Amino acid sequence: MPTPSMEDYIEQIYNLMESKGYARVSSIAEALEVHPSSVTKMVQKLDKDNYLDYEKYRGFVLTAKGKKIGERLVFRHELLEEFLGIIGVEEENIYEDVEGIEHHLSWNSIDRIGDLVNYFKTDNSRVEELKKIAEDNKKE
Ligand SMILES: [Mn+2]
Repeated sequence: MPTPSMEDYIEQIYNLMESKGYARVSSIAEALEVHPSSVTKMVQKLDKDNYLDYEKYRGFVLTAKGKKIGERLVFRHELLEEFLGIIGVEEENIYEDVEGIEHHLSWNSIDRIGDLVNYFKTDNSRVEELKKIAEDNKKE
């Protein structure tokens, strides 16, 4: 199992691969707001644990194992953003809140949150009902 920090790296690398087709140390450092030397260190660790293949001057690619977990991490992030959006969390808080909680939930909890998101998405009146509760609570 990757640590929370490893998860952040795998998630970012997966996102960069999807959007640009490659991931550079500099763009990972920028995305995670860390020093490039930290990225190099982590990339070496991820290589050792077989999440990616790293060759010093040629860059790196995610292995099948890295891609599989990357996909799940991105799915988890997007699901949690959707969840917070549905329960009425303000847009400006959503990204940071997801970054804060995503590593600390079991996949069991993620799956149940997925059920709840589906519950709300299959009938929009449920979302409206929840909004009403939130508004009533604000008034008090
Ligand atoms: Mn994330």
